[in-house]
Amino acid sequence: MAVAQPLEYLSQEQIDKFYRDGYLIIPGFLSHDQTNSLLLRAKELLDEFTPEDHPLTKFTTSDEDHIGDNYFLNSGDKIRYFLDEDAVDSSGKLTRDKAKAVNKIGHALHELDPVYRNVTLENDRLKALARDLRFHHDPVALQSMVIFKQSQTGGAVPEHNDSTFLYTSPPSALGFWIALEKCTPTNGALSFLPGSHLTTPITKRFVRLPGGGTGFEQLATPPPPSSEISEKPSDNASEGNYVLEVCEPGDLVLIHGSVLHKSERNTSPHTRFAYTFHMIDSSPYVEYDEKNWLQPTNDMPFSRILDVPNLSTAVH
Ligand SMILES: O=C(O)CCC(=O)C(=O)O
Repeated sequence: MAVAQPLEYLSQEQIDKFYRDGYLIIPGFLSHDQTNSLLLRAKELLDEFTPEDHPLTKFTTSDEDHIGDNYFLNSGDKIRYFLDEDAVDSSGKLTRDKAKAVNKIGHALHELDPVYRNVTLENDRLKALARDLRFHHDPVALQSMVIFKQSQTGGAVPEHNDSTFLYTSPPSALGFWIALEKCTPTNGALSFLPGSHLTTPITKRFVRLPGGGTGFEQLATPPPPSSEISEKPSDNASEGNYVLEVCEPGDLVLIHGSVLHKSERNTSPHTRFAYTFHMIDSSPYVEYDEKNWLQPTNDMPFSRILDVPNLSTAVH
């Protein structure tokens, strides 16, 4: 009989809450100094952005308008800049200062940038959390982004779940979203539909299209939603009601790949910068296929988070 390992970082109450609600806020996951160095580095990366040699790629999560050009498709092992939809005019010129035009930077900060790598792949607290949560047999980090919700102009992120975009069979995406600045009701704090990971199946997946670009593919038989725990969502979340979660710099939000979440436009005078990365299960029980836009390369395979004995390390 397997012997339960003692918890290293999370409490049992936190673990139960995560599996019940589909997300969990962990206050103060990063120290003041760690958070400040990520924020500083994000601002340096904005300074280093050179719009002159950028294809002015726009990023959107709406169904109709995914721009899957090569700049995006080849960004899995690079640090690249994606712009707000309205930051470029019809002649391809920026409509505002370059630092205010960037929506996100991705997708290999956790591999290539030492400051971001330090809190992702070299973070003992994160490893302890992954062991405690037991969400994956063999967790691997596959992408990372800094998300800039710019003051006044930062756009909304519509309702979605992450397993649609980082699809595995069965679904196994897990998001780690870290506030680098205070998140408030007016600057675009995240909101969640608690318990939706237990009731909302993944019905489509974001894929590379055979003819080029990206799109959504309907799943013929949507896999059943996760059923790790059959308890009801927390009392504060009646069915169908989104819960807005304000948070402080350094707080981590753990996001189950099937939970519905979104964020509103930033209407405030304050920026809302965040760092996010995702893990999937790379164990033999889970398949990651070539239809996904993001593919591991020989030079940059998905990075294992834990030393897991007796499991194949192959990412399918
Ligand atoms: O940062 C945001 O506003 C949205 C983030 C999000 O939805 C995600 O990382 O899945």
